[in-house]
Amino acid sequence: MALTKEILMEMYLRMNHARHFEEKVAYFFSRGMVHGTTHLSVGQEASGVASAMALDDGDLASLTHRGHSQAIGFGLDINRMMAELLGKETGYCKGKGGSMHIADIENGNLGANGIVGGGYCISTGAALTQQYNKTGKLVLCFSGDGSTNEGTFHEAVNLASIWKLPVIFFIENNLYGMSTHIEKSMNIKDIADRAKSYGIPGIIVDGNDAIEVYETVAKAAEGVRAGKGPVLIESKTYRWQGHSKSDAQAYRTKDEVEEWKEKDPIARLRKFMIDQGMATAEEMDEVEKQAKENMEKAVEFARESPEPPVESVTEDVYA
Ligand SMILES: Cc1ncc(C[n+]2csc(CCOP(=O)(O)OP(=O)(O)O)c2C)c(N)n1
Ligand SMILES: [Mg+2]
Repeated sequence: MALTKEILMEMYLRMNHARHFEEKVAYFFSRGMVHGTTHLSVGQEASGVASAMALDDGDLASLTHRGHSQAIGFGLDINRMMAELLGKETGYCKGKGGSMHIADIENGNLGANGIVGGGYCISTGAALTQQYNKTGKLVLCFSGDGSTNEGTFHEAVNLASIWKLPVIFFIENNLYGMSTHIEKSMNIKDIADRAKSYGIPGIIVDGNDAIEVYETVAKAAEGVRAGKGPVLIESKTYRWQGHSKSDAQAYRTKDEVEEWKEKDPIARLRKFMIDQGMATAEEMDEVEKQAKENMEKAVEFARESPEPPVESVTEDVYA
């Protein structure tokens, strides 16, 4: 899929949606209106949004615990996402799942996942289904750097490789797994190197460059669809916020965070569009305004939606 102005403007809108969505979630969390915990992907919007947008209709994806940008990139409805976070009946899981369980199975969104590394097995299984049923569709498996130290990563990537399953393992390397820097948890610099062990391509992308992310995933998808087997893409990025809503961030310096804020993926896409003459500053302003308005509407939708009825408490859950 060639990168047209239309796609880029939609990408810019979704990246802005992701940023505003999480600003709202952080605010609601601080007011005690979002329960459990939540993991923000501020700073990772290009990585999550552009990769998911490079998929074709009917492709599938599994998301991580840090999945808001990924979900919005995949095209999920921000109204229903906001309702889910606020525990409302109109949410994706009728308000019972929250941030780490946003899922839309009928439309190929296999869900966010509170189990680190859980998506590898789900995606590999779903990819086997695509191959068996000859659907021509593929699965984008989102995961984090820390998860590549889990057994599920090695087992799933190996199986996907030998069976040439249509899956892209998209690893968002934001340098940390909770408070642990990757230098302390693995003896290699690039996670892409791990692909070699399984005989599949390992590609590194600048995860803060939406264009590079999109083009790399779209190109990898061609080979995967043609039956050449899985690809691992390492997206180098950074989360601006703490790991979750309870993180004093004693493990990193303010300077490091500031350095990465300079690499803001949203500002970068805006600059690219204007510098390339693909859009005017006014057009970009208009998208930003639209994104803010859409988010206010999403909040209104969620706040006005009903609570799930008490009688439904045991519906749709396993016991
Ligand atoms: C199987 C499992 N082990 C541990 C945890 C606790 N935990 C939640 S997030 C996280 C760090 C994951 O790091 P990474 O994969 O790099 O993703 P990031 O949070 O950086 O996006 C851990 C250890 C968990 N949820 N599941
Ligand atoms: Mg990480």
